[in-house]
Amino acid sequence: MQPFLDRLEQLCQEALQQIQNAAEPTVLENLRVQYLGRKGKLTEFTGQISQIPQADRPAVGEAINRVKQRLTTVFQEKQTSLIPQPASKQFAFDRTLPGIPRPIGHLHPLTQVIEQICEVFKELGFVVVEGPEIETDYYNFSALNIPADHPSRDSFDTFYLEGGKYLLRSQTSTVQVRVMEKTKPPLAIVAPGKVFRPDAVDASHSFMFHQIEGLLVDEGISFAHLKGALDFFTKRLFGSQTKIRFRPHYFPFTEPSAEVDVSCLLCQGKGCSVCGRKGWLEIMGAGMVHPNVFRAVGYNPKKYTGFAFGMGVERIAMLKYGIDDIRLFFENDVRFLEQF
Ligand code: 2U9
Repeated sequence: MQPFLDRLEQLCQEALQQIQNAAEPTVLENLRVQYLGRKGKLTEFTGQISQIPQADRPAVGEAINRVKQRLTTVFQEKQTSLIPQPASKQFAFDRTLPGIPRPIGHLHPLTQVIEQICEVFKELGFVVVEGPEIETDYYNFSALNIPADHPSRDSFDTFYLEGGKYLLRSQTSTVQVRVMEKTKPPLAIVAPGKVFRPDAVDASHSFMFHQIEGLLVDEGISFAHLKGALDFFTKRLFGSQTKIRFRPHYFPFTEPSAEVDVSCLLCQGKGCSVCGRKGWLEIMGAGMVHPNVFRAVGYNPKKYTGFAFGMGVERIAMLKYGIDDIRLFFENDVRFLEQF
């Protein structure tokens, strides 16, 4: 019996050696068939059991089964190790998986409204101009017919820099003054941008907000042109059913001046809580450019006339989208911003 068991052990060692050397799955499979297959070497051994004395057969049978089991396990382990693995698990990439959707951003609601407003005036031939937020007293006040001791400075009085040499502009009309200094009429411009005022922050006030101011200058411009332009603008922005009305007002830089109302966007003029039962919402100020403003920039007020208007972008956006607190625009809360 011992020679038989020795040959069995030799076969097992030979098989283990060859399995270890196998570098490819096909080689390994051939070895498996050679040793464990139906007509393989171990089956051959089983066939020779009849040559063993009867009493030794169970022990020999057991030895053959042990070798069979050991080789089967080693074959399986080697098979797994030969399956190609990615260079590193970290870079494993399955191109059939669906992609990870990235959140897509968009323009801030105020920027959207600024663009909408400018687009309407561009249709009328206006050019969009921007200018500095840090200004001098001259452009912010004096050139706009607001002399040093004028009471209307109080409501505009703003943030001063370098001991009063510069200030943060309180309206974007500074831009129009700068354009007029360099350009002869006719001109039609709108100036969007940030402005700064000494207002305490609450639901409807902010020390910084956005304005769009417009200016058109030519020979023979009248209040009728102003009305026509603003009627076109409000119908484009709020809908063709929108009505406008002008109420007399005072601004130092325009004469005559008016506050402009639109029929309430919610109740169409019937009266509701948004318009305070009045049926009208104030949306902007306007007027004919004061002759002193023309004099300051070297235009002849006898030859040229012009109209100007100004609006707060936050107020327009709040009315358009039903927003009840101006602070929401500046808190950068995406739950608010992603709604627009
Ligand atoms: C020049 C001359 C005059 C622009 C104008 C208004 C009336 C006006 C306010 C609306 C709400 C500012 O944001 S707000 O507080 N603006 O009422 N603005 S006329 O007048 C000009 C502009 C440029 C050279």
